[in-house]
Amino acid sequence: MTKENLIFWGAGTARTFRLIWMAEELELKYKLNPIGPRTGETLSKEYTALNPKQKIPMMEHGNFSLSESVAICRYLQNTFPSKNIFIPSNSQDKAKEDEWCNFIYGEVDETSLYVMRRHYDLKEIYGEAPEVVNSCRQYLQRHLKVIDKHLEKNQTIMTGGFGIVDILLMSCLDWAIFYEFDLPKNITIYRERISQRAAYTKAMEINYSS
Ligand SMILES: N[C@@H](CCC(=O)N[C@@H](CS)C(=O)NCC(=O)O)C(=O)O
Repeated sequence: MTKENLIFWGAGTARTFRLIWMAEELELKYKLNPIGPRTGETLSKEYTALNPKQKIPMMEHGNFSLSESVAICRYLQNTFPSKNIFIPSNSQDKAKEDEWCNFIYGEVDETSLYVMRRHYDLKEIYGEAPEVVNSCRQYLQRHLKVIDKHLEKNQTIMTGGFGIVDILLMSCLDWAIFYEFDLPKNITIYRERISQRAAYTKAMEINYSS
């Protein structure tokens, strides 16, 4: 398969940002169909045939299709290896990368930020629940401390270099800032440094202006 037949579906959210940023780091060509959540676009017959979950993001590569932001980023990094993205080569590094991906996706994204989104931004659909939102806020603060401690001595999450974990984490940190979290010191320094990457800036423009 070539690089040229990549198609991405979805723009405008932290989840869609991840694969766009990964693709920009890997210097890939792709076609972006910038459909949004809850615009009705994910519910069309055509899109539902592609992704029965009716969610974004979604990727097509030739005849192969894939949903889930983390799975898509992983597919891209493994299919189009590049010096710009660290790829673990031994079982311990692979396991550490998995540990971080699961932690950030499971605890920071889904259990904290997305639950806040459901019961605050999307309260008309999922119900208003200020106590839930508040407890998610405290829960995330606890996890941010763990990440902050790790970043005391590390420039990137994996000691081998910048990669998928940093992309996931940065997408969540930007989301947390949008929700008015005060990020701890080491995370703030890390975020300022990583956001200088040209691919980050380009992906921001593409994801949020499409
Ligand atoms: N676990 C999925 C989450 C996908 C997801 O929930 N996407 C949201 C936008 S960020 C969506 O499509 N929402 C539309 C809906 O729920 O109807 C991933 O990481 O890709």
